[in-house]
Amino acid sequence: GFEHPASAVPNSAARDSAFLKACRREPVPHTPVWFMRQAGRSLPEYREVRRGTAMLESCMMPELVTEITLQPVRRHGVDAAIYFSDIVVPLKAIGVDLDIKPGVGPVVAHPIRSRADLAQLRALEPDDVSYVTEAIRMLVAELGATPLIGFAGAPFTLASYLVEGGPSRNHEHTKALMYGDPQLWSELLDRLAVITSAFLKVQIEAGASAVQLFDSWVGALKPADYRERVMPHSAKVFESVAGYGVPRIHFGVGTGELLGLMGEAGADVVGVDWRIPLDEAARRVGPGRALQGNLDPAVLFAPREALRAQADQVLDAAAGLEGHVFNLGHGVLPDTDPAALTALVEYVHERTAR
Ligand code: 1CP
Repeated sequence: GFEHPASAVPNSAARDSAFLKACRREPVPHTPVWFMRQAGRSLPEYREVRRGTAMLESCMMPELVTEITLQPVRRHGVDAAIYFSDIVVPLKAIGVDLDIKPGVGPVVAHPIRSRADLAQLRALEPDDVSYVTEAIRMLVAELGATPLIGFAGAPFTLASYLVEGGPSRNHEHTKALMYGDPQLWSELLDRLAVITSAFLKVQIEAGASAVQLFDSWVGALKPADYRERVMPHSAKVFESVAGYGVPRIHFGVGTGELLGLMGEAGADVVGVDWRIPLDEAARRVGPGRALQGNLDPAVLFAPREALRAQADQVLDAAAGLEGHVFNLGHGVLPDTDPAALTALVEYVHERTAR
């Protein structure tokens, strides 16, 4: 059960880190940097330790998870670690028949299209993911003053994988269900919100210092549909972890028109992709929230001088913000040169040192 009071959350060593200060919109010694998908992907040391172990299997091995999560912290000197896992792990943990296919992504054996299919989604108990608790405890001990970010998929993005049966460009089955059977849609997202809330609580109780809700594909929706059919469910997730006092980050891709609502859903920090400058994003989100972002991940393939010029644009647009966490506008691309990431961390730290 979740018997620990919020004050027992064992993350006090990271309290004064630049990352948590920026999330709380307090003055920082330098702009903190981390990268979505910093673990795995581009690192040779990641490919080495992952060899011969399937993705989902590796997520259930606490020592391996700990090593992979620490790799980018050691190599790049980023200001936060992100727990190595995947958004479908809690679904797998409650018995949904799914796999992560290399080069494809999550694939679901029996897509959810009818009321009867909802039976696949029972509540998540902490014991279903005891390997997560174990890995996070190990990680927090190893990380010391570096904060650990926990994460989960948001109800809409999880629903997209479950309804489509796998990655989708247009989300057509998902939208067909959303418009065609609003009642079933609402029940589906409600169940996913309960699972996601439980999964985030497990991570916070084990010592995560912040959480990010990935609604990666929600930019496929127009604002009215987001407000009525998705936002109430994401808001329940944020509300369910509000009492812990850890920063809650909310991120999606192509969400320029949704940023205000994504803040209203209950985030402390709103993640922004590269399509909208941070000063404009701040106007849309409004006061009282920090922003995270938003360098185009493809810029890491450009020569160093161009990379620095693009980082300058991000930092200049962020100059008037109350709280800024430097990040990419989406995840690190698999063929990224790790040295470019290290150089970028150094550059942002140097340029923003106060
Ligand atoms: O830093 C990190 O890499 C942490 C680990 C991490 C995270 C944060 C992984 C490992 N997955 C995720 C989150 C995740 N998974 C998201 C949200 C973030 C984002 O938008 O990038 C999403 C949408 C997924 C779903 C997913 N899992 C995809 C995308 C498929 C699609 O729809 O286009 C893929 C390819 C995966 C598999 C996966 N997850 C993680 C890794 C290292 C891999 C590759 C596994 C392999 O190659 O075997």
